Amino acid sequence: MPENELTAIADAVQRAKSVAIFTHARPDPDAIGSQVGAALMLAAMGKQVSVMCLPPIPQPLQFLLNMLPQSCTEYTPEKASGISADRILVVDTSARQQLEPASAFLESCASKALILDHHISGDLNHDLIYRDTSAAACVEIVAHLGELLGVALSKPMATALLAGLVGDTGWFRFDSVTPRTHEIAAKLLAAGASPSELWGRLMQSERKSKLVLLSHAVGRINFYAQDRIAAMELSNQDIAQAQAETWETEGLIDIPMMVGSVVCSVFLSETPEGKIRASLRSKHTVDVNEVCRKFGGGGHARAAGCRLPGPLHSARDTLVKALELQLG
Ligand SMILES: [Mn+2]
Repeated sequence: MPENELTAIADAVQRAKSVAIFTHARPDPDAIGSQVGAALMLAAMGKQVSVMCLPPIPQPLQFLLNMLPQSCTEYTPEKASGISADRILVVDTSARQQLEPASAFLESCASKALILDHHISGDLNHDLIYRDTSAAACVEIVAHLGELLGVALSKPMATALLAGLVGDTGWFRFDSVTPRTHEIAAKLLAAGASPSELWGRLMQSERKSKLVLLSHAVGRINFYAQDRIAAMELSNQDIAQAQAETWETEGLIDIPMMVGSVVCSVFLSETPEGKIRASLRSKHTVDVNEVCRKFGGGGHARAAGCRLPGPLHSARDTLVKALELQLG
């Protein structure tokens, strides 16, 4: 991706007086970290910034939003239409499916939309996009944008960006990690971000219900293809029984990956609209982005997602079949 696209976005941001920042639904640390990092940078430049969120927001990420000068706005069509920002900035996604229920609104302001993304594909219309699939996290791009804008990193900015970096790299262990990832981390630490503080906030702040849910989830794992595929499914009833919230399913997908034979892990849950949300992770041999694209989703080679018709077991069977083909 030519760097001048990012320069063009920096120019557009410079000229804007007000910017509204969006990210994908079911936000993760990279999504919120990119949003908060960018919002704090723009605020430091004297811009009027609004941060729009698509709930539910995982409780362990709330502390990042609390660093904003103004609290984030939960998206509704009414609140969005009240925004009169010069520019709309979308971070960590460019896929309409990931932006529901805000995609129609975002399409309606495509002429002022700027996108920063590190995913392979996306279909959201825009004025300018900077897509860098070599970035391990979207916050790498936001950090770069901050440099182009000449913003000095504050501790809150650095903390938000480091949250995204550790979130999307599994604390620097995925094969997406590059020397640049660590160079950016070094700058963030120099600006005051604390890995141990972040570990406590992100990894040791769950509610007891998370552990109850986890114990349910472990009992809901099925193995296929000589134990190379693990599929875990949780119904809304399972989640309710654990007295948990839907955002507390985050991270459960990684559990089957501890098994040596497993090369691909699938996690299936129900959406409020009665569809099945599928998340996929893989080790080295399987391209799960390829599989998810067959169902209108996408992501990265090692982490991707899509939506399928219900019920849970038929969605699972469909995906397992597609994965078996991919595994050969
Ligand atoms: Mn990301």
